[in-house]
Amino acid sequence: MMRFKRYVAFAMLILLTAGCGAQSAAETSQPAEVTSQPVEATSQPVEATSQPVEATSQPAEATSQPAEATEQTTYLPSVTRPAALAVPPEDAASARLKVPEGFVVRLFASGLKNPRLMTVGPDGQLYVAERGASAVVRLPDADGDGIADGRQVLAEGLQRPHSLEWHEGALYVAEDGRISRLIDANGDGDMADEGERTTVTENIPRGGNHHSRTLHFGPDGKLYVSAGSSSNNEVEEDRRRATIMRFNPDGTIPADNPFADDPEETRRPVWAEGLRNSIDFLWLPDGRLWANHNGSDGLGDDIPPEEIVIEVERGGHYGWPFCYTPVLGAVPPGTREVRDERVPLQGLESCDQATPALFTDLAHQAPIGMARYDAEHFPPEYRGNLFVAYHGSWNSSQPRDCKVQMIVVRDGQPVESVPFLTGFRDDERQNCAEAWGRPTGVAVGAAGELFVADGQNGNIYRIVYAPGD
Ligand SMILES: [Ca+2]
Ligand SMILES: [Ca+2]
Ligand SMILES: [Ca+2]
Repeated sequence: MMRFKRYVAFAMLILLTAGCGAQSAAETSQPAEVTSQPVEATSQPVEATSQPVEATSQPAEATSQPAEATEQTTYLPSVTRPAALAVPPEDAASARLKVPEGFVVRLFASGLKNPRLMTVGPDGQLYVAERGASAVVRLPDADGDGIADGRQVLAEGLQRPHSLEWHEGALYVAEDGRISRLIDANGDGDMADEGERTTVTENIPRGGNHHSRTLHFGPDGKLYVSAGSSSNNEVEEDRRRATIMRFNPDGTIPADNPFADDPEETRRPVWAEGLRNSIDFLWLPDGRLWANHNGSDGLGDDIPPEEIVIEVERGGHYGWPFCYTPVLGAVPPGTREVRDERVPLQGLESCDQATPALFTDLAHQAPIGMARYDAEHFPPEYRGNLFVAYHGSWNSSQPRDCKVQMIVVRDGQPVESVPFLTGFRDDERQNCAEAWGRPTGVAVGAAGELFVADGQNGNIYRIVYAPGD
């Protein structure tokens, strides 16, 4: 009898303990949400870097929570307010670069070799195509202090890697003449071992004056790749040039591509053409595809206006090298493209068959990377806007600035162009090739911060909204 009583008492103790545990776990879950972004950022890179660290970090987190949890759950029901993001001390970037009131810019990483486009992985960390190092790298911020903890090389020896994106557990990289698919098959943290890189397709142009290649997966699960022209304003023999192409994720050509059965084999992967160099493109939540464009040279300082937002549709022709959008800024409906008289029409009967851009900006600004702000961290008026890296001009008598420009989007249409990150040049006469820096890639981070890659000085900047800082 005594033994039985003792057993029951012991069982009840276990139940009580378990109950307490469950309760405190429930209590801790909500405050954890408040700071969910830094916490996520902490745990994930550690997981990949080294497992022992992960093992020690978790108990520490678990023990720290209950103390704060009880109070916060009781007195702070507002758990949806985004957490403030870390602002590192003033540095070389904050000393010279300018952002709008309320924002701060700091160095996130430096010492990279010509970083180009970037992406955020399923782990919430930043991945960069480091073209000058022929590498793709990860820049984790495990401790959430707003500065990358280091540069993890995932793969080297790539062919001028320019952009990258995750799709179904693999990292796809757009190289010059090739799309690669990278995985970490042996789980050692890189993607550089035997069998970890496979070639998806080599059915994209290689070399030429414009050798950057950009890939993104569409909402239809297809792989879209842009490739620029080989010339300034000549008709291309290789029909894959000056286009956005579309492939299946395995590199084959989808049967519903607009030119899938074209007698000219190089035209079969093409989704849209007449795009001299659409270095970046993105989809809106409603499925529309927006691409930027680098216009022709040699028509003077102001012609053609740089086509910053082109709404690309299946099988569309967007004018180059024959036609361009003549309007500066928001392009009114009904606008027609006009002739670049240097190039005789071929394939098009008139510029009426070319679709004009939705929005243009001053000529020769050379848009590169582009991101749509789809996070919550910036104030509401920034949401849905585009951030575009302008590389600046080399051929304009009044040099165009290198900067990150914000294209304001209202009611689903781009309406205004506003500088967002400036200060790369010493003065207005300086050519961007000689400037302190020159932006290339733009990406929205997992916590809503904006990352900007600088291909000229090898920096990655991190911009957060921190009024009062
Ligand atoms: Ca850090
Ligand atoms: Ca590996
Ligand atoms: Ca055009």
